Amino acid sequence: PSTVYLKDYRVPEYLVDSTRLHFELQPKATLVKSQLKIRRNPAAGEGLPPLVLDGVELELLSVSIDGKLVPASRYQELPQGLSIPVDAPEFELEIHNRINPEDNTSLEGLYLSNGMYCTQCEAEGFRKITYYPDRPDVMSRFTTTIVAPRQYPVLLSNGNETARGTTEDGRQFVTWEDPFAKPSYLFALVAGDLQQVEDSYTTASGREVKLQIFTEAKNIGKCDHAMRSLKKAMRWDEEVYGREYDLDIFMVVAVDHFNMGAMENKGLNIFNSACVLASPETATDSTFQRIESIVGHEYFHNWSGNRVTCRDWFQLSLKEGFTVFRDAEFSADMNSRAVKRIEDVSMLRTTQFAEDGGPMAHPVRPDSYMEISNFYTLTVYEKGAEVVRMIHTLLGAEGFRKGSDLYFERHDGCAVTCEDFIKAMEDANGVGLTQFRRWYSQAGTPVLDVTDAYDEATGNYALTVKQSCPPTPGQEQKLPFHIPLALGLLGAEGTDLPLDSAGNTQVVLQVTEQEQTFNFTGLQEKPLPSLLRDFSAPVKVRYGYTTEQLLFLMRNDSDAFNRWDASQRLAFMALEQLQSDYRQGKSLYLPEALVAAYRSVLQNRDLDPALIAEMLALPSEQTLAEQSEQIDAEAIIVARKFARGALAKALKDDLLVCYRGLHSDKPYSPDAAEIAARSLKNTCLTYLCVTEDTDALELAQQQFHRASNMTDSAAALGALVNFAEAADTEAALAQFYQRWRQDTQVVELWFGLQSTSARWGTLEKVRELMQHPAFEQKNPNKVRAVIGGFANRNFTQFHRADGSGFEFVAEQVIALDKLNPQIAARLVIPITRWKKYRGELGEKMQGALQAVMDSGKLSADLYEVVSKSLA
Ligand code: DPP
Ligand code: ZN
Repeated sequence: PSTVYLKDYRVPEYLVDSTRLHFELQPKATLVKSQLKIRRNPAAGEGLPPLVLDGVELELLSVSIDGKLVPASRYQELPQGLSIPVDAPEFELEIHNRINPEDNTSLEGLYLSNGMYCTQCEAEGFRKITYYPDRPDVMSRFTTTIVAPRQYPVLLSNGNETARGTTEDGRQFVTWEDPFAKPSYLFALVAGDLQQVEDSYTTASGREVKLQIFTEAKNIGKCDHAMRSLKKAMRWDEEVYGREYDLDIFMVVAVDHFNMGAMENKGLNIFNSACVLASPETATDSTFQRIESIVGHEYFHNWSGNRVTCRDWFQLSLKEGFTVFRDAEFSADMNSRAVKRIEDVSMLRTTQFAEDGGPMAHPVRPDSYMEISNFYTLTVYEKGAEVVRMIHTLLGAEGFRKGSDLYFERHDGCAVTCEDFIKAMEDANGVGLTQFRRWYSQAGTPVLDVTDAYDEATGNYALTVKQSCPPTPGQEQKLPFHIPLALGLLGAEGTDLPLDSAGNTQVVLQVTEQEQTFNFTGLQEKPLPSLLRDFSAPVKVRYGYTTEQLLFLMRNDSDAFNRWDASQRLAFMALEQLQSDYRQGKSLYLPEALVAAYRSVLQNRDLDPALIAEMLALPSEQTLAEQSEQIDAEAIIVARKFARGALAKALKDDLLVCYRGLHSDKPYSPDAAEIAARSLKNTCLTYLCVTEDTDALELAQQQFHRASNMTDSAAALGALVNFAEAADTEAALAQFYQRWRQDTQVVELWFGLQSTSARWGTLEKVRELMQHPAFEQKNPNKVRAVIGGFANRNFTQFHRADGSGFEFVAEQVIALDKLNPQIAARLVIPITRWKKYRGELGEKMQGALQAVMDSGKLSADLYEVVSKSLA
């Protein structure tokens, strides 16, 4: 595969003013006719070069220009497209081709999912439907006609329905017209035997929009939450960004086979069933929240992505980073802001930091790629969102809104760059963000080393910040970043000290140099700094906090995020010590101070229960691995298991009291307060079961049998699967499966609970799960639940010392690559970071990765990840 570079970007040679598509659907032989009004792009230069179209795995039937058939000798079929000579600056091109949706297991282009036709075109899937300039800066007005047999009563595409009827041979057809010009990646088509729920929304300016969610009949009762979320999102975007919806209809379709979470096709969002369908009996609180945020995310793309799109795929974060920031703020407004922030940062630190420190590290705006699908990453999405958040922090809410207004106004209907986004922010606010731009071009996680000094005589407190950023592939040296460092200073009483004459207790320091000292004057005592409040930048902060200072912050910090962060730092210090003691063969013990701190958190009645639950959670093994210089998997597993066990034992009585206090028989509601209560209750239950005491496991059994909602039921089952005797686990799993076997989403959860269990998800069990009748290798959700769960979320079993976990993943990756390259390239990631492992385990991992490389011809997707990771 070849590498594409940002620096090679050229404007398109030809533009497409209109696109008329005609589909005659058949499982193995769908006929596609496309009529394109093509025009030489005046910005591209002189002359009439050949028209080069993208096309992959297409059967070409005919090419006509201005109604005349072009003989095959005139055009050239390329390995990935078609080259047609051109002799006029404007012409109409008509192409007929055939495709095979049934055998399309890559889930890109047009494919079948449980007998329903659907499409996925981002990033480069449209070229698997027909020949086209398949790039986001070619925007065209689409008209789509779908012809299908009667078994497919619902025929959908983008825009508004403009015609329907029956063909002479008794098939039916529907025509859709999208009034907004769009790139091919936003095209969508759906055909199936679907049911729908319908609602409507009146926009701020009084227009009525029809809202529809389509799904298979059996899931029709699982659409309400998504519909409510959609209406909330529409309102929120009007209130916070002044953005209204622009078509008369907004449709969402649930699909079982889907590579990603969802897709923002204009007016016709297609969702992975797992990210849209929910009912209290079948979905957990976190699923409810995930649905709300993804429905929001895809809806928000209508402006940040569709009305204003990306010029090229290097700019992906232009729409994704911005839209993730938008959906995070939406979720924060709908739920507990602090908890949402903690969840996001926790995920970022564990997974994005690992990516940024690994072989695939890349800037938020990458410079090159082999396969763009590999760049739908945590860096582009989550770090990209942090970059947008920093702009928000630097400009303030009002300044940011001025910037986004200008951005949408300037670029509506255009395909633009990250540079255009920053420029709009600058121009609207009259500020310069020159140095800030490095966040888009430099990879790696910056580190801030903070030291301080207090001068009693003058009352001056000096905070010195040194920044650095480790080398990443292709970037040995980094220039200093512009980092907003939000902080407060705590006095001995635990309150925030005023930092200026106006009495502000929080400042955002502008860290721009390699080393900088900030002075605070007029302080009566040496303060304790609360650094990087609310995680104001995606960096690591090192400051020599003592245990006492962290305990103090845990109790007193006015910034909820930093209270949590102090608990994490404290736990991390203890876990580091345990790892080191283990390596030296010392006996392990947990400091009394830590136990006391956890106890007081647990007993605190003023804190949000969800925050307490977050504070009680020890950093995951994956987080500990990311924070290690060199990963010692065994020491991490032993240390964490020990700490968890010791805490559970010491806190048992408090956990029981807390658990009982939170147990309620109220009917389920996915609102913030109820979710918080369940979260803490189930955290307590899990800790209690860690003891493996009979009374604790009895509680889990009771909860499992009595639960009226999936959150409680799954939490109890999870506790059993991790801590109960094999026979009891077996029985609970079987009972659960019997009850829910018809429900795809619950079965996925059932798979996941087993594959991620340190006890139950052994390699042998995971292989058994793959033989289960409900497992389906061609369904990404099932693969993610079973194989992905084992590789990404079962640290203990995946890291078995004999390396068999790695070999298993390698074997699955090789098999999956033949069916679905995108999924294979994701699944291989857990075995790519071998350089970070101590000793033999690293070698075993490298061996497994090499086996993938040596297994034969790899897809471009997989080849890129594997070759870069072996280098
Ligand atoms: N699944 C992707 C997203 O919405 C496609 N753009 O982020
Ligand atoms: Zn997105």
